[in-house]
This record gives sequence, C-alpha cells and structure tokens, in this order.
Amino acid sequence: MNKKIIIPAIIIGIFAVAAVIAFNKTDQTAENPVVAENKESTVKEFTMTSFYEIVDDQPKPQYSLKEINVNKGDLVRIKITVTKGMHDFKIDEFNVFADTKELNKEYVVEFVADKAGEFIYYCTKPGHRANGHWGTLIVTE
Ligand SMILES: [Cu+2]
Repeated sequence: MNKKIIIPAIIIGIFAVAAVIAFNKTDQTAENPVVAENKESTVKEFTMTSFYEIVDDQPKPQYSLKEINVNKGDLVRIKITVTKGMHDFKIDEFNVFADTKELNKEYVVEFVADKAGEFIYYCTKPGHRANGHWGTLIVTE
C-alpha cells in the first residue's frame, strides 16, 4: 500500500523538478538576447552637409562635420545631404558607402562601430579627398 503511493510521488516529484529546471532555462535564454540588444542599441546620430565652396579660385569640397566621436559598440547613424556638387561618402574599415548623388536629398548610413581607433570618412570623387573632402571618425574603446 505504501509503495504504491511513494513511487508515483517520487515520479511526480522528478517531473516537478525537471519542469522547474526547464522553465528557468527558457527564461534565461529569452532574457539574454534582450540584454544584448540593449547593449548594442546606443544610437549616435549625426547630420552633415556635403558640398564645395570656392576658395582662391579653387573648389574646396568638404563635409560640414570634420570629426565624429563615438564609443565602441555604438550604432552610428550619419545623415548626409549634398547641397552643392557631386559627392559620395565612404568609410573603408566599416564597409560603409553612400552614393549621395541627388542634391538636397538626405542619405542615411548606419553601422556598428565595432572596432576602436581613428578612421577616415571621405568622398571618392577624383581629387576630392586630396582637396579636403574627408573627416575623422574616432571610436573610443
Ligand atoms: Cu566630394
């Protein structure tokens, strides 16, 4: 009589423990991506114009922002509007490129600054980088 009660009780007990373990595990895995997402979602947004002006009869192409500062891991969003000339926007190390060919249209590039250091963003049009169409992206560890 006793054994008939004890054995099912043990089995139910084992199931209950297994259920609690399984529940905790799903809970953990569900929580982790949320934590990771929060960590990555620090958005740093910048707005700049891209243009040229004439200085001493020479065209000086440039970005209105000469320096961009972010922290490693930030999601960097840069809004670029060309107001004069034909330009684009490139950062080699982050595989970022925007062919900003339409005047007065806002182009948006977005990337995660996943490495620290100083990087150059620049315009690939012939002669532009050499004439000043570039800036520095500083990613702090
Ligand atoms: Cu340019």
